[in-house]
Amino acid sequence: MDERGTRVREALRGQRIETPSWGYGNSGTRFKVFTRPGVPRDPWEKIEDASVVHRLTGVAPSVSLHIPWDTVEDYAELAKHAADLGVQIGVVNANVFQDDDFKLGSVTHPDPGVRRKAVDHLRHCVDVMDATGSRDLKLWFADGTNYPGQDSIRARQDRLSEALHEVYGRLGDDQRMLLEYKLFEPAFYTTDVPDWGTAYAHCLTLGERAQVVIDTGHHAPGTNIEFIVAVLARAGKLGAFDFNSRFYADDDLMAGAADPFQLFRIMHEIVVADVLGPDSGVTFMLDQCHNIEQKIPAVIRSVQNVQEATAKALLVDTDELAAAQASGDVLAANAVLMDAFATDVRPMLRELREEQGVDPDPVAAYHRSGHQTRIETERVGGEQAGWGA
Ligand code: PSV
Ligand code: MN
Repeated sequence: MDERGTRVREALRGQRIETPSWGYGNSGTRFKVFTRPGVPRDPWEKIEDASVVHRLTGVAPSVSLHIPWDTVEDYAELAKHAADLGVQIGVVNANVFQDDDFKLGSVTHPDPGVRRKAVDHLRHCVDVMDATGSRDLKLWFADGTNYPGQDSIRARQDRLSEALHEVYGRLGDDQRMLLEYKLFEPAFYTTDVPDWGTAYAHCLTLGERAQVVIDTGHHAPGTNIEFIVAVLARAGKLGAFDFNSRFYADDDLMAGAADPFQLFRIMHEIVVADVLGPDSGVTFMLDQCHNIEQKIPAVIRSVQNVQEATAKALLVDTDELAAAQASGDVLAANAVLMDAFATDVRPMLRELREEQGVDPDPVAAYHRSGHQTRIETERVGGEQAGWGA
């Protein structure tokens, strides 16, 4: 094997992808949440499903929590449960968007009492991090307005900044704040953190341990996401990804399903910035909902899609690319990228899996494993976990 081949395999062996607890629960749109037999009824069962994905893929050793959806009495016990199953608790996602008090906003609400309640929840999420050993607090705010004049855009930025500073001050030295942005929804006129620029500006005033999260579904159609990746990575402010696919709005479909070429271009910028490895500080998470498909195989498929995009990005011949770029050979430079993208990396990934002692076809292995039949038989009674619970 040539030197590049060895490096590609080495990088792929070290790749880590985090899965979301809510990806295992029932989900839907505002029109309907469909239920499915075997879906977890609590955070313990969600973690069990995440551990199955890790066992079958070998590259998904952590699971993101969502508070309050994953509220338990004893978080240390939950972390132990995860460890017993061979995974760990990853990012803690705060939820200040599903309480009646937050109708007009959470940390940017005009009423200081509501803002206090929201900030207290964010501080509580840091308590959960302390108890579970999680390093990252992820903040996404549904805050915004629906009508011009509804509230002061500027005052809301001041309130946001004040809240972020208080929570940042609560973090331990090894903990980070990851600030996520989203163009619109549920607010339709202004959103308080609508784009990477706003998130970046706030992170700059907070400090080194505040970084931006790029959720691939949170942009206007046609946005060049890899440009954002390049700029944030260069500034040392790229903290994490929430991978998913969109055709129209925030569709939360399987990563790499709508546009594998976009995912490849994103991973190319990651490789260029040399921030692929687990020590790079960039966390690669999935944030998706499986509304009509089986959950666990869909998560596995997403993990594989991210692996495939990464493998193709690693295969880009960087020497040839640099030479073509330096000589202004536009077509040759583009051809280098397209050659890598057109490579069928599936045989290499199958080989790598075999080397690592996992089945070369994790989805087939899942169907053979009996896990689906077992959970459908055992997980009866109680209430299934779903988006929002
Ligand atoms: C919001 O749309 C988001 O992308 C945030 O990451 C949330 O935490 C997640 O979805 C689940 O609602
Ligand atoms: Mn997200």
